[in-house]
Amino acid sequence: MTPTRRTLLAAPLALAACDRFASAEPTPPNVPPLKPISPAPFGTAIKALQIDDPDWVALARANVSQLTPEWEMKMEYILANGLDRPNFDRSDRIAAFAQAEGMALHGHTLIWYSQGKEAFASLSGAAFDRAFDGYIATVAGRYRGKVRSWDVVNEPILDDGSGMRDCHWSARYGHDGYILRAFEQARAADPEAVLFLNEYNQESVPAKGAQFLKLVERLLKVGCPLQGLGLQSHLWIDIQPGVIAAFMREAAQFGLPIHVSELDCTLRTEDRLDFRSQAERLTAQSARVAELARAFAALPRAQQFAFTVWGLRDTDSWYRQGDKDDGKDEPLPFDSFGRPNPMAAALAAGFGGQ
Ligand code: 9MR
Repeated sequence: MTPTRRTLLAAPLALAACDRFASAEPTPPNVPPLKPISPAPFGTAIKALQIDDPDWVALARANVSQLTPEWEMKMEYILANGLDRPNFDRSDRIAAFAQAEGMALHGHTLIWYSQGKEAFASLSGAAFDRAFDGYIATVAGRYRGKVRSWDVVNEPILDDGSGMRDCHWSARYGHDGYILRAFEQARAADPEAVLFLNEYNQESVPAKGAQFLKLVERLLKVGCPLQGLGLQSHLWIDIQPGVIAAFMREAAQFGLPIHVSELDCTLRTEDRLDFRSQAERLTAQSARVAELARAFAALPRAQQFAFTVWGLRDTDSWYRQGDKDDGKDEPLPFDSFGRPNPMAAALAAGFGGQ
């Protein structure tokens, strides 16, 4: 139901008492741990510092069986000191933690349009090629046998879906060429890891979803060792009902494993005249998240690769860092105390087919 403008204007007064930040906070929903009820490994993003936080570790042990480094396996960390001095301290720490805890590890991400520009800036021709291939060989080689899978290429498509992004990689190898080369190098460096193409907004921007599917088709046609599709699933509350499930079904037609790879669902909207209460926003969020979980649970078993949230507690989220933090967003399944949010209940309901 779309609220009228009148109900929107009346909402803040009428529903202020339901706000989670008002004095009478609702009791957190009673939700079982997510790991045993997820149809596939249930994962979270991890930052190395969280290993030192006993509350985070306890929450992770109860709820997840897989980890994705949130930024410490990217070029921004590994190449922070340049190509000649790769840095693996924190990525190694996360890999060791995963192993000690018996959790699977998903590598994220080898080649991304938004990273590596500085480190590669002085290179051209054969030197560029050696560095590109060498980076993938070094990183994927180092974690061979330790990771279950890799996001080989991240976010190659333009936001409006009108085509592929131009970047320092495409400038040398072409739009599909850099993707193909990255997958081939990753395959050579780690023959066992499942290799993913990872992207966002496929469900909510139809042109982008279509562009993603066309790209997958082209890559498979030329023999690219692409083995899995990453649907990041950075959702928001006003995504039209039905489109999340519809895209999941379309993506599934390739028969490849699917990773819901970075789920969060922000309560924020761009509209300054949107006066919906926190409670109304949470209801909308639950509907979107349950739709995603249901659609994933409906996939054939062999295509359910993993279901990953982009952090456990709201305060762990990238939406709650620095300037972006409005103190109110609840994009993740647990609150700042590690208690289940409505989103955790929506996941449980969706996994159970409701
Ligand atoms: O959440 C991540 C944030 O901590 C990092 O600073 C940022 C840049 O590395 O990346 C964020 O994660 C992004 C992910 O790697 C790719 N998809 C979008 C995610 C949110 O921006």
